[in-house]
Amino acid sequence: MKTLSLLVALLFTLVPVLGKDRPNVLFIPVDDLNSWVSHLGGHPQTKTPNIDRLANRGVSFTKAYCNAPLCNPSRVSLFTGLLPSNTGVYGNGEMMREKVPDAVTLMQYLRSEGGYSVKGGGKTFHGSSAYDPDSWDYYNQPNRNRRIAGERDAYLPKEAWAPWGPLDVDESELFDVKNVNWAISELEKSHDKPFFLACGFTKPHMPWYVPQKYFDMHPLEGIELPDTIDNDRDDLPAWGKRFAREVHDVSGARNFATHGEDHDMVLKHNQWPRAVQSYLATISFVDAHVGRLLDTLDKSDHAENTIIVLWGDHGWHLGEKQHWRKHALWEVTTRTTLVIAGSVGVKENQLCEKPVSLIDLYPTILDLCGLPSRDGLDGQSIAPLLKNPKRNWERPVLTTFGYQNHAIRTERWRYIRYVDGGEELYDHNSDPNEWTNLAGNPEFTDVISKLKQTMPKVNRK
Ligand SMILES: [Ca+2]
Repeated sequence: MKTLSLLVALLFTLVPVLGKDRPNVLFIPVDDLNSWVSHLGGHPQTKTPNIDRLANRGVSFTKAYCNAPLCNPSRVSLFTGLLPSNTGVYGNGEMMREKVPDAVTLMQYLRSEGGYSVKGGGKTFHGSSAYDPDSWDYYNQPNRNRRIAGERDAYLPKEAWAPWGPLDVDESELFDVKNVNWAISELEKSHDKPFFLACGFTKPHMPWYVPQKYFDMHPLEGIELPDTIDNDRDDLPAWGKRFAREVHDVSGARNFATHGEDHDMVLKHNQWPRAVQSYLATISFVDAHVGRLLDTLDKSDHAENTIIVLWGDHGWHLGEKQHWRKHALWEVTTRTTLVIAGSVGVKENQLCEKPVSLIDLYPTILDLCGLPSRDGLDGQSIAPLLKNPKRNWERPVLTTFGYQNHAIRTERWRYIRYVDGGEELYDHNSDPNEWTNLAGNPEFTDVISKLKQTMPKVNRK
C-alpha cells in the first residue's frame, strides 16, 4: 500500500512536465534592439510600456549580452546553443547547415524530446536560414509590400546617410504587423501539443520608417543625445579603431555610408537628433505590437501556462565612440534586452544585475520546460537567477566578432582581445561609458591575465 501511494505521489510529481502539460513558449526575437527600453534606462526618452509590463511579470537582465554583435552569428549561436568559436559562423554570409550540419537546434530538441509543435514567423534566424526545414513545423513569412518605401526628410542632399523618417501608410500593411497578426491567430487557437511559437520582429533594424504617430511620441525638440567624448577612439588599438570606423562584415570590411564615415555624415547633415528620434520611434512601434501579443496571450487559454522570452540580438550604437550600428565588441554593441516571464516560480518585477548571455537561452528553456539538459551546449541554464535574481553567479560572458576577436564581461570588467593581440580593458565601477582603455596600464596586468584565461581555447575557422 505504501509503495502504491509512493507511486501515485511520484506520478503526480511527473505529470506537470509530461506531454501536453509542459509549458508553452512565446519567443520574441527583436532585431537590433539595444538596451533602450524604459525599465533598463538605456535612453531617458524611450517609451516601451508593453516591454516594461512584461518585465513587471518576470525578470529583466541589466547585463544581458549577445554571443556575436551581428544578426546571423548571434542567431545561429543562440538557436544551436554553440558559441561562434565553435560554429565557425562569424558573419552574415555563412550558412548554418554548411558549418554545423549536425547541430540540433532548440526547436528540433523541443519537438523530438518534448513533443512540442514548433512554429516561427518573421525574423528568427537571419536570412534564408529562417526556412531551415529541420527547425520548424511551420514557418510564416508574410509578403513584403515593396511599394511601401519610407521617405527621408526632403531637404536632405542626395549623399546624406539618413534612412529614417515617418511613413504615411496604414500599419496593417507592414511586415512585422502582418507577422504579429499571424502569431495572434496561433495564440487564439487551442493546441493539442505544447507549443513553441517564435514571433520575430524585423524592427528596430534599419531603415527607421514607421508611421508618424510613433514619431509624435518622441518630439524632435529636446531629443537627448547619447553621452560621448570627442577623443574616445584615441586609446583604441588598431582593430578597435577599425571596428569603430568601418562596418566590418568579417568577409571584408565595408562602410555603408559611401560618402564618408557614418558619424561624419550624421554631423554634417545635422541628423543626430533626428536619428535618435527615429530609433526611439521604431522601438515604440515594436513595443506597441509586443503589447498586442501580450494582450492576446492574457485573454487566451494559454495565459497561465506560457513562458515568454523577449530578447534583442545585439546592441546598437548611435554615436557612442563616434560609431553607428553594431559590428564591434563594446558595451553598447553587445548589451541587449532580455526579459523572461511567465514560468512557475519566476520572481516578478525583478532586475537581475548578473551578467548573462544569449548562449544561456537554449539550456534555460529546456530547464523551464522540464526537459533533460543536453550535452554539448555551451551555455548554462539561468533558471536559478529567475528564482533568485540576487544569488551568487560568477560566470564571465563571452562575445565574439570575427575570427579570434573576443570580449569577456564580468560584473566589473570588460576585456577585449583582438586577433592581432590588441587589447582593451574597461572598469565598469568607474567608467560605465568605456571611455578609458586601461589595457596598457601595468596596474591591471593581473586582472587581464585572469580574464584572458576564460577566452576560448579553440577557435574554429
Ligand atoms: Ca577611449
